[in-house]
Amino acid sequence: MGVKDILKRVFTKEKKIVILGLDSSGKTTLVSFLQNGTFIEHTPTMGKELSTVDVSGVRINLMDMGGQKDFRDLWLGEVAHAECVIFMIDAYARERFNEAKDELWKLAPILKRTPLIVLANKYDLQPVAQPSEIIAALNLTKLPSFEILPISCKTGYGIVKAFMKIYYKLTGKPLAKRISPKAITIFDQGGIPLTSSSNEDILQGGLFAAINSFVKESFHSELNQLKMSGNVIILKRSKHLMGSIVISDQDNIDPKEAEEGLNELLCHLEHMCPELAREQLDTGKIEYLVEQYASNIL
Ligand SMILES: Nc1nc2c(ncn2[C@@H]2O[C@H](COP(=O)(O)OP(=O)(O)O)[C@@H](O)[C@H]2O)c(=O)[nH]1
Ligand SMILES: [Mg+2]
Repeated sequence: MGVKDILKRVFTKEKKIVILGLDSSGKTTLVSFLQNGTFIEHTPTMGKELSTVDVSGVRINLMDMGGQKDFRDLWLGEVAHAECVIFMIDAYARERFNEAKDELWKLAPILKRTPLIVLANKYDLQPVAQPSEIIAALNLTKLPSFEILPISCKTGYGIVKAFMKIYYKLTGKPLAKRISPKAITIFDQGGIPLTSSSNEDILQGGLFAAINSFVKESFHSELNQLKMSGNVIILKRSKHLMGSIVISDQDNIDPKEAEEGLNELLCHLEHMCPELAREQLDTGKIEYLVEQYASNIL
């Protein structure tokens, strides 16, 4: 499963989700990442503290806190009916941790009966606060229960994983058997691997790309799935790149899901690397982006 699908799996239509946090913590960006599968820069909407959006049929209420506004009368009722409280914090903005703590603690009466999930955002920036630092700064251990999950709404780091944990916290059941792909490799259009190939599975991906090029040249047709020595190798092309994903034959995963995830990764890379259109290739950047996004696949 990919980023665009995760909300639908975790929440049903009837279940209310409320995401709160200081302005600029990344709430709107998270929603847009879930909608588009990638990061879209947008100008923060000033003075619009409350908004409701629909993502894959799931309704999300977003709420900006702080700035002396007291929302309690306005929204406490809404929040009280939520299945869980998602509190977002900019893990890079240490100077606002105190303010974030004050706002979070206004929710303390609700948190006695509603689980709290803290999303520590902006993990693509350095030096970002580690979860232990945020736990201390927000005094989280004094609350009845909490879960803190690091994410980045820019690179996609940890997003699917965070929602799978939220599901587990809410239901006590794991969302799905989660199997990590044995290898994800990105190639240029000619089949040259761009991400490092340190183990044989990745080389198999490379071999597959070579076979694929051969098939394309000889038969003018596209090969997109291959079974080889206990592995399924899936290949997908985007405008300027190719990607392959290797999964074990025994893992019992629907290759369609893996393909969907791979497709989202390629779209994200194309979107984050506009230089590809100018035939410029920054291998280090692609490697970093793949590493950050990889856990969202499957
Ligand atoms: N580097 C980085 N910037 C982010 C991230 N998430 C959001 N931003 C940026 O932070 C700013 C505020 O984000 P926004 O979604 O408007 O915050 P909101 O006020 O909580 O809705 C925007 O400029 C975003 O592009 C992230 O994970 N990493
Ligand atoms: Mg916003």
